[in-house]
Amino acid sequence: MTTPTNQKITATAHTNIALVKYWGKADQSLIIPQTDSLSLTLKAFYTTTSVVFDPRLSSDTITFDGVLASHDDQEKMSRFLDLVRAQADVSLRAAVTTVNHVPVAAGLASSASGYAALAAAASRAAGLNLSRHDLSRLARRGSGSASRSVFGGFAAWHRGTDDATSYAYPIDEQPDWDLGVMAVVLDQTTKKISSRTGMQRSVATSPFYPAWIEANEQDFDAIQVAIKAHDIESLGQITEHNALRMHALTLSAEPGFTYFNGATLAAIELVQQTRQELGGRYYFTIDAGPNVKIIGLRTDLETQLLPRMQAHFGAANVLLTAAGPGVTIQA
Ligand code: 2P0
Repeated sequence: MTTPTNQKITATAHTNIALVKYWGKADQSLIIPQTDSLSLTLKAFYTTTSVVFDPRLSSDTITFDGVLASHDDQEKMSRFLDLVRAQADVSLRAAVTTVNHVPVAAGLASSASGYAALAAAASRAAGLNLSRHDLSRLARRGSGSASRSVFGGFAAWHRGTDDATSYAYPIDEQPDWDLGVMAVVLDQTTKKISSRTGMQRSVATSPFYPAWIEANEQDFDAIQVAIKAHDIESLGQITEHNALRMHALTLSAEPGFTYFNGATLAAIELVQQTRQELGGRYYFTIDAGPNVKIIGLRTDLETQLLPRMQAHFGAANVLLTAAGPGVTIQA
């Protein structure tokens, strides 16, 4: 039996963008993915979460940015806290306060930073002192992509076959080259098809799914060679085709669907056009929503793409950031 600290513990985790994506589970309940994935943790977008286990509480109370969480969010997070309680042999209920730090209401807040921060704060508040390896396994149970946000810079999530063998690990936590990431906000509304539902439908019905697994394995190996060599062109090309292949899984599902909207296609075109015209090194990727992220050399992004994107989509909707750190627990 572990003794909870009775202290409020605060943790911060940053969101990440997948360059070689996770799109499909082998086990829905343990969140074991079908493939390995690899991401870059981002500096500008992060979540800070505080947790205290309190004997006076009869149920978990959860607030997001000062507002009580919805019934669904409350239930999902309570189930996650149950995992922490089981691991620590603690029965107390918790008060959880979460603040999302996303410049402007960007619609880029992610369950990745949320569950990585919650895993760190809740486990420590329950009296556990988990290694980052075990923290990534715990965060994974909240949201698959959260496992990777435990680490900074480039991080990978090893698929594994069960709870013990599915974990994230660092590839290069502090990339010391001139990398930048641009986020272009095109729509801030909640998506109609959650990634959980979208990936499940893709696995179950897309005839392309077996080909995705094979191509993803090749991308996963090749991108690590590119990262080691600081080869932005190769890294970028892998990133772009991996994203397009993921989105081909949604289009080829039954019923088919897409996360793209008209502005998504316009942003893709502007990246390609500018690259062709000015010869800069920047490459797009898109997750389970219409917003576009672009990874590249920071100098090229700043001098070539930023002015054009701002002119087209509005300065407030274009944000430039860099690689960010892994999860931290504040003293
Ligand atoms: C990724 N995405 O690798 C992929 C690419 C979106 C597109 O992981 O069901 O919130 O909670 O494990 O992690 C988003 O899905 O899904 C995601 P669950 P998650 O980043």
